Amino acid sequence: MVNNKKLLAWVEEVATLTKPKEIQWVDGSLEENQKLLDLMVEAGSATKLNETEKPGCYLFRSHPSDVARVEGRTYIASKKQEDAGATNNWIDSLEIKETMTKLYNGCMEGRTMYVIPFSMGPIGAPISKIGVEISDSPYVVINMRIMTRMGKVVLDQLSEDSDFIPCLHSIGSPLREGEKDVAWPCAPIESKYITHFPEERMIWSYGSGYGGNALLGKKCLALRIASAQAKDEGWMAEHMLILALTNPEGKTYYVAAAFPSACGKTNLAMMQPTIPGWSVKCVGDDIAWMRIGDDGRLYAVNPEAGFFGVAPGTSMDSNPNAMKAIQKNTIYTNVLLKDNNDVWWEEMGEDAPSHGIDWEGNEWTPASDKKGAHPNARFTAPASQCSVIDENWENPAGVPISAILFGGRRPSTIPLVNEALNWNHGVFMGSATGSETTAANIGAVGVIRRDPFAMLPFCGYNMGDYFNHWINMGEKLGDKAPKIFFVNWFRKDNSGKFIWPGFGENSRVLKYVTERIEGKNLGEETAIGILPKLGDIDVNGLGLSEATVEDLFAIDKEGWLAEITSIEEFYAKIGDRLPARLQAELDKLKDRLTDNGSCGCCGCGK
Ligand code: O2Y
Ligand code: MN
Repeated sequence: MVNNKKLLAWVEEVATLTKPKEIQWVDGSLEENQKLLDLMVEAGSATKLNETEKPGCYLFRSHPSDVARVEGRTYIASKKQEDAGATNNWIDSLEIKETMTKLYNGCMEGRTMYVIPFSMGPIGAPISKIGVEISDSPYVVINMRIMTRMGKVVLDQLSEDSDFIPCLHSIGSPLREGEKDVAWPCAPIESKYITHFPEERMIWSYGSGYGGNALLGKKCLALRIASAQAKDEGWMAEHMLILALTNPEGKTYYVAAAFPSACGKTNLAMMQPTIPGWSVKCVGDDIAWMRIGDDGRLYAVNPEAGFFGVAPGTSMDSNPNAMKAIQKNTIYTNVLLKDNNDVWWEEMGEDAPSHGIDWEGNEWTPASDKKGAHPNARFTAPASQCSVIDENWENPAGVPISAILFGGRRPSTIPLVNEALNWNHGVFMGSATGSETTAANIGAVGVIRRDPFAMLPFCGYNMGDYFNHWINMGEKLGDKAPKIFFVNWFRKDNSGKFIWPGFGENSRVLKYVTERIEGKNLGEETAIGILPKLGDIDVNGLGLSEATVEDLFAIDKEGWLAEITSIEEFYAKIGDRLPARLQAELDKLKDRLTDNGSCGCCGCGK
């Protein structure tokens, strides 16, 4: 029995506006899930995969215009533009409500309206938040069942007067009398809107059925709305993986790491260390909610319950633990269908099949001039299926964070690992995070895009205020604050080859991080931060010459001065809410690099 007054009134209000043919309260049961899957197979929008190879798995193909998050159609709606800030698409709250209300009018005609109660974070945990998504997409329902805790268990948490975050979603494609449905109904790009109302803690999404645009618990709630809420309530909602690293003595360190999209976050979160005796377990691969615990330390919770990972590039080499986790009960979207009803994608580490059906539903052979899978093709899989999921991944108190890593794809200048001199210097590093764009990004390839804290597309309020919130959190944490490091697995040599092997070998850097946490006499202070000395990171067996290792940590003064100019330009865009303390960090870095005409690293006089 639903007795929450706000929920009952909202469901009635939305149904009156959108005019669905029926309303279904989602209970989250196995039977309900199977019924929806069977319906979608029958309707031709899903394909059941080979039960022997991929038990319980299904393939979906989206419309070619609806294949990824649409940043250009993603808005922060607030009363004042300055509260959204220069890095967000701002829209006036009243104006967008008027526009979208017109779009929502009758938009669910001929369709079922699903009411999906969900919890971000373990049910009942102090940091968890309840949302309710109303959607006319059964694909959204089955994905939300994997990505969140949802259904009756969540509804049971709602009393008559308790609050929740309303998330309204429609694919924007009513099915009128006599009309035939299509496999992936959605609206054209110009009427897609993914709108966030951080002041009201509310989300309205229209026109897209894909990923971050439609599964509203993830980027919309757990990052954009939660980041605004976290600032007001004194906690942090971050675009970070969380991993547990255990050393040969059995001591575990929890590390949170922020990387822009397409930097291998899921791979790092589940990595297999190459160094003997060390192990990595995964708490989460994308989002961390962090609060200060009773002991004054920072504790992190993964608000999600599943992985929504990019398939192309995922292989037994790059991420064996993900590969193993997606063999059953997984939803595949936009990958290639093999003739035996199994799936394939580029860089899967398996020979391309001689024939298949590509992500657009066309015949495909290796001679085709198109890719078999879309570059943003996805798997949705339960986190509980990951064999290296950490025993504390659902601990309601979270896990204590010992280190925070920032990173990006940087072919030059930025060293393999660089430790912040102190918290505010670390906040400066996070604010200046940048990454070289790849084919996975929209726009030019090979340019450095500033993506502060990897939150550029996900911060729900003014970026200057967000930087300030980080500084405030550091003040509260004091000497209990995690150490901050900037890592770069992607530095290239003069011939354009990656210097560092990456993947499991990144465990060598993580080992160094734990040794710094333990206060071992490693590293030395330089103009840019604390860098490892030669020998501090074990590179045995990697076949790297001493000169190459030196290259990984070389301070290229010209490169750094260019970096400073680029950060200055970015800071100018943030505007007058940029904290003075970050400008001061930038100025100090410049001084350290230019003082006495020396490089500042070792008194070499260069
Ligand atoms: O393209 C989408 O809709 C999904 S984007 C995404 C999905 C999972 C984890 N991270 C991301 C991201 O863009 O950071
Ligand atoms: Mn992400």
